[in-house]
Amino acid sequence: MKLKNLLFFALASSVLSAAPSPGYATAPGGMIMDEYGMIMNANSDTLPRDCQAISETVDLTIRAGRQHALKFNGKMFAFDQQEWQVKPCAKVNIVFINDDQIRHQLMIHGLPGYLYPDGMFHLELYGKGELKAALILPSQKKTYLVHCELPQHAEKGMKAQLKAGGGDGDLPSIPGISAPVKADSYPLDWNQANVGLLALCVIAGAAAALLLLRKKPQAGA
Ligand SMILES: [Cu+2]
Repeated sequence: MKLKNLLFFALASSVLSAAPSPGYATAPGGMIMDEYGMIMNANSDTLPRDCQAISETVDLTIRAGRQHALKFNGKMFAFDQQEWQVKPCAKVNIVFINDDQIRHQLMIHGLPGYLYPDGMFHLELYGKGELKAALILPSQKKTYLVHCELPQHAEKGMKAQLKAGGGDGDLPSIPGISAPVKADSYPLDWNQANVGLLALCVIAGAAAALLLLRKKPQAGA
């Protein structure tokens, strides 16, 4: 009996050690990581339990970087789009491209935890590069938060939303879409020098306008 147990454990441990390292699993909950980036909780084949079938397959290319924030005042980082619309139960094939030399993430939150640990789908690139990974959304009409979680990146513009079935409203602080929770403030400094400069500009502007009016030729001359 003892020998049989020993043989069983020897066999079981050899099978376990032959299994691929959990770092390279592609099943739900798995993580792929190398020197360029990371893919966590990708899911291209397991249907959420509330979906009968995949409703549509959508290919999304999502770019990240400073250049995409140029269209927003006061922002520093952004995705090339701030909103994507798909159907409930859609399979979304994502190509994530980082246009910067700095690290960016594409995180999607609010997914079902039994399929996506912590309710999260997570792509990350440590610099310029490209990653491909898919996820399948559940059947709810819901707005999912998409953001980069590096310190200050979301606050500085790297925030977007993925709407399934039209979503359930807009999330706050999405650049170009919704009002910020905490608006940037640029208070005017009403010191003597600035007030003097403003007065000078008003006087100079008025003087220039008067001069132009005087020089205007008389009608009929
Ligand atoms: Cu970022």
